[in-house]
Amino acid sequence: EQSIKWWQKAVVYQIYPRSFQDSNNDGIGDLKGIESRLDYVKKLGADVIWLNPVYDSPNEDNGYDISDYEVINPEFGSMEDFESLLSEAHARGIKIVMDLVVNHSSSKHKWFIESKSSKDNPKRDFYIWRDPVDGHEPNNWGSFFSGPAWKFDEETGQYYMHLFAEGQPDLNWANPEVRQTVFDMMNRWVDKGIDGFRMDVISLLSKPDGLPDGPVPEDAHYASSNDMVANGPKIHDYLQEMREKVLNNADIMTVGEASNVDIKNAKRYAAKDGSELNMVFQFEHMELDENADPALGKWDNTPLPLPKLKENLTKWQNELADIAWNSLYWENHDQPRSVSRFGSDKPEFHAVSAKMLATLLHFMQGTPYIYQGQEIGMTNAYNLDWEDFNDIEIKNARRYLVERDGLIDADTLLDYVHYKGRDNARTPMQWTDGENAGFTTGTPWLKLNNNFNKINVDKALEDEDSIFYHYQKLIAFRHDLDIVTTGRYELLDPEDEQVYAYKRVGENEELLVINSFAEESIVREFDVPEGAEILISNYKDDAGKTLRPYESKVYRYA
Ligand code: ISL
Ligand code: CA
Repeated sequence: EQSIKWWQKAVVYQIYPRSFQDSNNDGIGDLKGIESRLDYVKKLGADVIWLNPVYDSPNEDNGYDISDYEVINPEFGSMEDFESLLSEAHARGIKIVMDLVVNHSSSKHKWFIESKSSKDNPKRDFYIWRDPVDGHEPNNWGSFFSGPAWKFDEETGQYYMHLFAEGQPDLNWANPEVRQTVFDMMNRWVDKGIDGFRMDVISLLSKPDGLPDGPVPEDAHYASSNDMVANGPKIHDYLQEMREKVLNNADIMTVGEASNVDIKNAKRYAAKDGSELNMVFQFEHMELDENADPALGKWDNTPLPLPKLKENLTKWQNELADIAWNSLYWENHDQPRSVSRFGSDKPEFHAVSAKMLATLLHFMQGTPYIYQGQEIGMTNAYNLDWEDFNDIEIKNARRYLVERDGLIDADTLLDYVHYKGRDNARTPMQWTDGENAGFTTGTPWLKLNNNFNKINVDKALEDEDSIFYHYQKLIAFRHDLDIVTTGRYELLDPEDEQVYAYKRVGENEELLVINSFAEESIVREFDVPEGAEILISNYKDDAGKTLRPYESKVYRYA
């Protein structure tokens, strides 16, 4: 019998502090606001809160550009507020996982200010500086946010690397002093009593030797730095060093955000022997609906074919089983709303499809992550227009793909942004149907989705059939039924274009999880043994072989 770890039975609720709850009506969500909503998270049943970055930051990338790792962003409150939040969460049995963003800092961090000040500054080597090559960038890598991955510094005549925004210079992990400085900082957070780290773009820490040029797709200006850097030569050494110097010091949970991770590397990052991290966020299922033109990357609006999704998630379920551990997610602050992307936000299908997606995810093997608002079925924000967007990824896409390169026109990009843009997830949490949805009485930092009169927490809590209570039940099953943690996963009918059905096979029982993605009733026959009980469904009754629109049901039998 393998022993089950606490984080394998846990469900994580992700909070984007800027958009969760404002306590002082400056229009920006804050720590006191989160504290005031802990009972809501408790009611849902989540065990862990992952907080997006709350550290001091000039907010070029909403907190992912950190100017001081040990100071709370004054917009969010103080260190006292943080400590209060942590102890109030712990008092309710809720753990708190912090975002760790150490692939890069902000350009306003004192390390970078020193590093930039001269070529012989002791901090010069904290970042990645290179001479120009033929008067150009040192190599042809592109930034994740469009444009080049290098910025020229006039004063010292060199370029620095920024895989993300210009204000996010990459730290030089090859420098042992950088590593030790980061580990010391992490230990101080561990000493404070936090319960884990979500590690931003952790697969990008180790850059390839010589920083070689990469292949440039047709029509594109740059090589993919993601392809060039992810899972670099020293990454596993760095994580093992982190394990020894920090992570072994406490029973904390770790999840690495691993863009471009493949199964082979995931097996090492998330190995069961605990030598590196507990689990990773993989992105393959988030990339199945990318544009066929690599120059446009994620920007597209065509829904993905179900068999591709099944094939992909099944690969991760099967390949990591017994060897490593999966994370499970449909949403986060970088992704659009799942009900709009994989289900349907049409009024007639909204609730059923949101519940179906929830069931499909929560019965898989891994640790589920619920992004704030997902539990009430918040949708993409079609009412936001160019003047409303805040996200640097959206703004840079317009600047480079539309204005500089003329690859698409602004209206087409707007359609894509309404389907895929990150601000879809970042509009304020919808608590009530009152002023600004109960988020703030000030001016919200980002416009609200205008459907908050229909989709909000108040309404969800009043309705016993709501999406919220469906999530509540699913979370309880994860706590109560070991088979959800340990059962073997088995995909049924891989080619079925409308139904995603799978089994979880335990020693003495099985679960059969049937999920329809069809908007009409369809008929499917499954081998359901006599006496099977329906554990959960998104319809009130059972229609046997008929699956109604987005119907989802789970059978349990011996
Ligand atoms: O957002 C993305 C696609 O739309 C991703 O490429 C994303 O940039 C990548 O997964 C890394 O994300 C993380 O690091 C970024 C930050 O902007 C994201 O919010 C964060 O989740 C840089 O720190
Ligand atoms: Ca505030």
